Amino acid sequence: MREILNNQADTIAPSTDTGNTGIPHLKRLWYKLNDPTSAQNYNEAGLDAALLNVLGLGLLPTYDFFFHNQPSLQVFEQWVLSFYPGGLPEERIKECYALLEPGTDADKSDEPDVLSESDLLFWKEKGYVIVRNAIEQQDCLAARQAIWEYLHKVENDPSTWYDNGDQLQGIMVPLYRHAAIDKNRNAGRIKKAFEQVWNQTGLIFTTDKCGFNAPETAASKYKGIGLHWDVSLVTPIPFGTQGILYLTDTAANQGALTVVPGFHKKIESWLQSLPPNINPRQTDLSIFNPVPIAANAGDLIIWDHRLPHSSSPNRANFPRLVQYINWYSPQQKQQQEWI
Ligand SMILES: O=C(O)CCC(=O)C(=O)O
Repeated sequence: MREILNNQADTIAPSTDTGNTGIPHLKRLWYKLNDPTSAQNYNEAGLDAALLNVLGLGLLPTYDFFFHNQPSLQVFEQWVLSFYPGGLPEERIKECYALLEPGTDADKSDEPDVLSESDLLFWKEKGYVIVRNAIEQQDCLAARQAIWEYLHKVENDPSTWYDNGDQLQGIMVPLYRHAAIDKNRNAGRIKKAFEQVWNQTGLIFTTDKCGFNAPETAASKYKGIGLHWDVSLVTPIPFGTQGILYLTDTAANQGALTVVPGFHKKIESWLQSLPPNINPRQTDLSIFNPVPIAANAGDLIIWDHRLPHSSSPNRANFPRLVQYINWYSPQQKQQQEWI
């Protein structure tokens, strides 16, 4: 078990102190959220994030709640438990404990393989793969409805698709928890596909946002960002994935996810070849032939996080609705420094 658990030198609660919830590490996290500066000394950002993901709280919503409310421990614990009106399942607590034991194979999918040999070869070569029919159409429909309702927009009324005082952040929809959205995150085929590309089990999912990218109009231009990475470019860049579940059929010109295929294989030599005064994030990545990926509602695209990627302007006539889903190994090391 991690040394931190019973380290007497710690002035904050050990991870084993389960407070009033029975959840390990939560009380310790509360201490650290109260003192973010000294929290850096513990070097546990990955574990903290994993705990929030396993509990289905998500990082941003938790930090948001914390910094707006400065909750006492009791209020924080109540807030966490409020996500479990029927009580916190024993299984969830076990998964939290598993995070403290590197190498524990939390629970693995019992699905048959989802990706074929040729899918896996494609993945290796291009750094992305389309998982066809990752979820059922009825689950797609339920998630779409959740997003339309959340944004107070109406599918067949384009006048509602644009700024109507909605909660959109660019093209991001801060809808993290909803029965339909949770169900997709947990879909067996999705978990299995991630296990196949990671070539390991014991993965956990992120509790991430949804997306809504409406067709451009003269008055409403694309609100996404350009090609980028969401990982530090300090080398060596540890393996990692990102994923997007299309909830609408998405043509290449309909705001599709765009990636630079194969870039995972050359990113490190490319970075080394840059003059020291050049910021890789400010270079023109469009010269590397990015490709928009068309796919159907219910298809999931997984990409290697070393690929430059972005959404794209929607030049079709119907919005692109998506859910961002990733599964990852909580034991995966991350570079501490961000460049
Ligand atoms: O929405 C997309 O197609 C891409 C999203 C993206 O850039 C990201 O998840 O970092």
